Amino acid sequence: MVGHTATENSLLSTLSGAEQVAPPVWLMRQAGRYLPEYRAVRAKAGSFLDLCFNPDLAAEVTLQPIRRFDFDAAILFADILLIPHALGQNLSFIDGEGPRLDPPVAEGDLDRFRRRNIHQTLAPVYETVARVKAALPPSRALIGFAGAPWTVATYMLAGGPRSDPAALRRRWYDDRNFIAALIDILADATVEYLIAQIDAGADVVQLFDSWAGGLPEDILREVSLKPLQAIANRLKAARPQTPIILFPKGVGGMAAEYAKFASCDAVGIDFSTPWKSACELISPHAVVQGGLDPMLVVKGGRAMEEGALKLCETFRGVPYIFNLGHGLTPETPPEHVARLVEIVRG
Ligand code: 1CP
Repeated sequence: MVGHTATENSLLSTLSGAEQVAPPVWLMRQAGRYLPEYRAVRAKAGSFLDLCFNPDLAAEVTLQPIRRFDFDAAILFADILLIPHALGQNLSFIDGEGPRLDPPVAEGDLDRFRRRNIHQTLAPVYETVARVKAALPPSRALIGFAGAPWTVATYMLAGGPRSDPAALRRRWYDDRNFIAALIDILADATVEYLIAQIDAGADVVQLFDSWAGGLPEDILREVSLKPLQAIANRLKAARPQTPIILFPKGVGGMAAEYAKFASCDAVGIDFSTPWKSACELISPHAVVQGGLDPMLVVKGGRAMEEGALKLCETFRGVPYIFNLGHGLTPETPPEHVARLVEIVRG
């Protein structure tokens, strides 16, 4: 076991395979609407996209949860849908409705997407990374991220908050060459985008496959496992020092398949994954991250505290990163988050 020292980076030590006295802790969606200081900056920024592309304000909201809760890691404030935007699909966020990508992607768009230089649009994001990195103490890690190609493609195909899962599967059976070509384009863009984040100062990168769940195994392998393995392999070849976390939400026992990639350092588990079997099946191959139901943090009190302690207990003896099984939601009381961090560290 490795003890905490003031300058040691607990998240990076854990990702290198060292168990900590208390696991490092950060929470998905730790920046966002549940924090009054976020809402204040968001109101000043104008639209959500204006906030993502304003390095001063985006760095500020990235750092807010670190100041308030002293998490072990900051996660870049941006969105998975900045990639389709950078490829040239028109993106807007309508309050109360979620994202709109207008018009939905069509076969005729792909050549134009392939020729596009994404860095022109995404340069402000790299600037945000550099500013956050400069502001963080060495004991705190900076996580860069991108959406996995399948999850991003679901929004591009639907033209907005993602379409019904059965329609997406039918689309795959009807039109798999088109979807596979779109996924290839997204994989290339994602590798470039994450390398640029690493070069700007990201210590770790996470890929969110939020809509990997509920797919038949054959489709899951084609649209999620294969592209994520290819992306992770290319990132490892290009930037071998940077740990990679995969979050294939909703895939149940298949999570262990992602953990087996030589290029995968950690796998995030969602709130429906059984903890003990995750520990047995994933921990031999990769560090496990997450698992707590975000609704327990909305609830707070004894239920949250007992859940958090049980989760830590389950992973005692192996390297583990404390996190939720999906993002914090806007109705979460910030005091509950503070208490959660105290319990995990206590
Ligand atoms: O009004 C607002 O302030 C917008 C709300 C919001 C926020 C705070 C959106 C719109 N995106 C974000 C930031 C964000 N998104 C982060 C920042 C860092 C942090 O975690 O603190 C990250 C990592 C994301 C990733 C993201 N965006 C995912 C993957 C993770 C997940 O939640 O599954 C997905 C699916 C999105 C799409 C998205 N962005 C925003 C909305 C409303 C949606 C749609 C969600 C849906 O379809 O349910």
